[in-house]
Amino acid sequence: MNYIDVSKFISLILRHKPEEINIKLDSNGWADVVELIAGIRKKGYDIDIGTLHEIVEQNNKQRFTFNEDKTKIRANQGHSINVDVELEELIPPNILYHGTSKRFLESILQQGLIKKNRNYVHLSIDEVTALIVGKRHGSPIVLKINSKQMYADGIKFYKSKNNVWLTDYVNAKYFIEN
Ligand code: HQG
Repeated sequence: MNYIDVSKFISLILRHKPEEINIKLDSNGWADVVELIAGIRKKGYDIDIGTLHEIVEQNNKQRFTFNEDKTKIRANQGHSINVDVELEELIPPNILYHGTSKRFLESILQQGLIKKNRNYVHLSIDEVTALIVGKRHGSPIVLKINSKQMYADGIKFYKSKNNVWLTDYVNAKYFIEN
């Protein structure tokens, strides 16, 4: 079965709009699995607990996590709603990458990387991944970021459970020219 559509819908619910299916997330971003399945089914997706487990396991970016007894589920990153998903604060790799669209470049060079609607600026561990992220927005470009210097300057970095690096803001002075 192709789970892409339902998986995207679950991302929407768990990151941005739980109200779309009349559920609430707790302060740590957890949704009740039974409520989530019932809400999604009402929207016409034919899923049950078994398929939800498959969706979580097969997800190409490992976007979701169950709690220990699998009664709750949350998105690992990407939220726009104010939840604390208990991110790990860590020392970043020396270099991180951000994939974006060429049409945003002028503004990014002026303002730096801002969060826009999300809770963090999302950074990738390698150029290939960043390029894929950038393609979502149009003709892509990859920015190389001196995360080592940012960290040395006291800026905090977090790593999501699915290995996306997150920070609050990237000043344009930290971009490294290729
Ligand atoms: C851009 C996906 C103009 C920024 C991905 C990006 C990621 C600016 C867009 C995750 C700007 C926001 C997040 C500025 C930043 N001026 N544009 N000053 N600062 N931008 O979707 O990073 O597949 O909110 O470059 O893989 O593209 O959903 O962020 O192009 O990990 O799991 O504003 O979403 O993950 O776009 O993507 P987004 P993103 P999933």
